[in-house]
Amino acid sequence: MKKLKILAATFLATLLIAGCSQQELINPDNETTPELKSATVSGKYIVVLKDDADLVNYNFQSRNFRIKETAVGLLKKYEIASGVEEIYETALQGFTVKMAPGQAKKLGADSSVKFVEADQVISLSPVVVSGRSGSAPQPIQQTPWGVTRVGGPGDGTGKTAWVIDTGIDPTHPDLNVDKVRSATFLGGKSTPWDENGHGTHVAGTIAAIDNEIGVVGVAAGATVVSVRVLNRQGSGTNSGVIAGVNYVAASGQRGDVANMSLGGGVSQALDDAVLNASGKVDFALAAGNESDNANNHSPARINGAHIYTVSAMWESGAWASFSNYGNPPVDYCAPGVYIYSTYKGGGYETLHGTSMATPHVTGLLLLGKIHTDGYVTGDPDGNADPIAHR
Ligand SMILES: [Ca+2]
Ligand SMILES: [Ca+2]
Repeated sequence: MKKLKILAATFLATLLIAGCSQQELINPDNETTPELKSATVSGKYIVVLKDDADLVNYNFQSRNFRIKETAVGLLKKYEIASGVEEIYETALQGFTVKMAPGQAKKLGADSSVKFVEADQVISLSPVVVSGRSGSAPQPIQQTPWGVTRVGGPGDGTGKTAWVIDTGIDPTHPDLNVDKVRSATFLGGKSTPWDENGHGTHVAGTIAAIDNEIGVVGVAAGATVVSVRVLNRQGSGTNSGVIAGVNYVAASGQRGDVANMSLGGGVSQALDDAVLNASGKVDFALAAGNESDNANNHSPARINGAHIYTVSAMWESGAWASFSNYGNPPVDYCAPGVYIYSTYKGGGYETLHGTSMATPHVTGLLLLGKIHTDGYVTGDPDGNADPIAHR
């Protein structure tokens, strides 16, 4: 089983990480990268309200209350029986609700509503897994090639990265996880902790501790906060991801960086949320792994003064063929093939993807202004991306 496929089910597409042997991983460029199908989430809609400029003058609770009041009023007006689900009061002004398509159309025409969008499935940029998870005893520390290539490691002590992903292993001995601010947006009995491995891997590239064990991150020892929006299979919904972005906008501060190594189809609501939240913290976004123009994918396609979209390359400096492309929105290329980092269960893994490139840029942003060092070779858009460097 060499290919990774995304199966779009009625309600949720599930990303399957196929069990690949080491031999099959010799050349990730030969991997057939899956086409990302953006399935809608049955019956659920994101309602974005027209901006109430006055709202910024209120505290979190008052903003939340006012949006909820507006939402409940709208549902009553259009006789929509189901209750309000997520409330967005910071990165967006809006809410989510389950309703019939006809009701969504009527609601979208209301004078207080900017637009209504069907909720969609979103997945982590697909990755190929090699090596093994779990690690006892802990291996002697090594510096991954990507960290060296971008000019790291630097001292990230006291800096904060918000990892919007599958969660983070809270007890990994090579990570400094803020368990208090970590949060889950998956609902039910979910916790902020990683059941997949992807988010813990991203966290390690950003900020693994400079000690005796494991690896060292670009901004070594920085605090990582889990903002869990993707499940064990690596999938979630735009409504949940926006809830995570909204949380970062409400909780973060300038100097912090948010990492989004995930993507899906185009979503105006998600784009708007990230753009607004970037007024508070910097965002590093994966270009995506569909060998496609990044302008076809949210949040990768967003441009802004505090938004950085990242493509991926090999250690040789050659373009990773799975990487999405296009300038704009791509700002930098970074290491994304054979990236060794922390993994769930206190372990370490080698993964490929723009998911792995993005946290190098997040680490650099934590350390300060990004510089560049040369250009990737073989960039398919003919406009070679500069390689991010400290
Ligand atoms: Ca370490
Ligand atoms: Ca380019």
